[in-house]
Amino acid sequence: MKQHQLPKDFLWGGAVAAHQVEGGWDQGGKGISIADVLTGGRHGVDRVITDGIIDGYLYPNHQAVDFYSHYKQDIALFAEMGFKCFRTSIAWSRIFPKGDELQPNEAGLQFYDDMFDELLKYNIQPVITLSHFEMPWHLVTEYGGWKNRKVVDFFIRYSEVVMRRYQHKVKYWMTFNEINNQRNYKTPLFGYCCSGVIFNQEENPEQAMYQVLHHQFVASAAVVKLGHAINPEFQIGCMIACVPLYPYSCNPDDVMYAQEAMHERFLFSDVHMRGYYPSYILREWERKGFDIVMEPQDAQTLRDGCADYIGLSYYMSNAVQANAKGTGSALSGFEGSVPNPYVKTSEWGWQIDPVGLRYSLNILYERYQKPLFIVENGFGAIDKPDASGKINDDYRIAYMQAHIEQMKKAMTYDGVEVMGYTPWGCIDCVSFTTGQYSKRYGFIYVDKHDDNSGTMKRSKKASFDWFRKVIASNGETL
Ligand code: BGP
Repeated sequence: MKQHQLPKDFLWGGAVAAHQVEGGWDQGGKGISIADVLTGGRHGVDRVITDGIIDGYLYPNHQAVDFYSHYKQDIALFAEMGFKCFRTSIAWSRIFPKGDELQPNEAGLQFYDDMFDELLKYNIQPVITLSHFEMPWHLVTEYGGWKNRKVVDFFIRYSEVVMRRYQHKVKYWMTFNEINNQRNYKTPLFGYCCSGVIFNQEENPEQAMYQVLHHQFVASAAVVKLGHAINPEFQIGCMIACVPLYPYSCNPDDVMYAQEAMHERFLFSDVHMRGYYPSYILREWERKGFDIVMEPQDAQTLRDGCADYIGLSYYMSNAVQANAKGTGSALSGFEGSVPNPYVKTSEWGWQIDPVGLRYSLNILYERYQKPLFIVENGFGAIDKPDASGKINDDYRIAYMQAHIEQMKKAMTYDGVEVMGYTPWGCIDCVSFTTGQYSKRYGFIYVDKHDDNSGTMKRSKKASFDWFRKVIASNGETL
């Protein structure tokens, strides 16, 4: 590899999650998942989780973009773009409809077998997230979600089944999507979908959140160990939402506050990559009088199950100000975050900062010296077709150009090891935070709308051809 070039085996591709694309929520023996009881929202974050399925509500995930029946057509389009890999998740409730059964659902397993075969037909490597903001609804209603230790065993059983079944088809895995979003436990959407727990109803919500996390850390580590035993070639990563927190100013208080605030991000990668709880969190628990219940073997499980790489999503950075702490100012869920005057903001208030990607890659690589995989990045926008019906999404191209440029700098100039780049929502899908179709990310447009109208027809946006050229040139032509 010449110094300025990306490695030949760089994994270009795209990313989605089962519940945001598949639809087919009650087909092939699938059980109800937490995502299936999540109604659509309006412009903003106000999605509602109901106790059951109520007539008259729109549950966008029930249909999503019907990848369940369109996957062959969609994968052919991914192949046309030259994808080397495709990141999606397995819907746990397709495999174990209720989550606590002893035997898996064969029809669900077969669906992923067929989908993976279709990918492999084009030499596209599946990159699989085991848990992407969903779990069987039965585990929520009957067990109380991840607060219950039994869910650890159910998750290990599910993971073992799929890792064995697909051991010759899937090499790249990730355990929990954006596990650090659990930290946004005050936002019911994130708290509930990540864990199945309504933290606001807990006596001590923050302690409950750490208890949930402990269970997920243990489950993740156990699955990493198990996966390596099933196939030593497996690459099993963790996955964090990387929103770097900058000090708002060079006031030492801001600098110190930003460093402390970054623990919110690092805690997750620290435990996954080092296999033990860092001292800053142990001190914090002690200060707050938290009692996190752990079993005697847990420490060893964490040590034995360090992840192979860090998968990260990167959409934005935030700035934090020590003085704003406690004022209620919170962008992206972090107390003390304030608008950064040097960056622009998307329509949804996400602060666009390509340099922040290079910065993030560097801080993570310096900390662990382990490969990184950018498994989400992209620009959510309301796409409007021109007179000929074409979407000229130059704004999306500009966003990705700038981010890929910074990724390349991190790799070729700084020497950071990045395995691949899979932009989020490579095909339009249901937006997680808003529950809308209209917040789109895709290279491929899907004719489906917030009022539930649309034909599901797929068409290529301008970015489709642009990304095809990026991949063909291995990132030389941006
Ligand atoms: C990440 C999630 C994805 C995805 C993305 C974009 O947090 O892992 O599931 O949806 O963000 O967010 P949104 O769809 O809300 O714009």
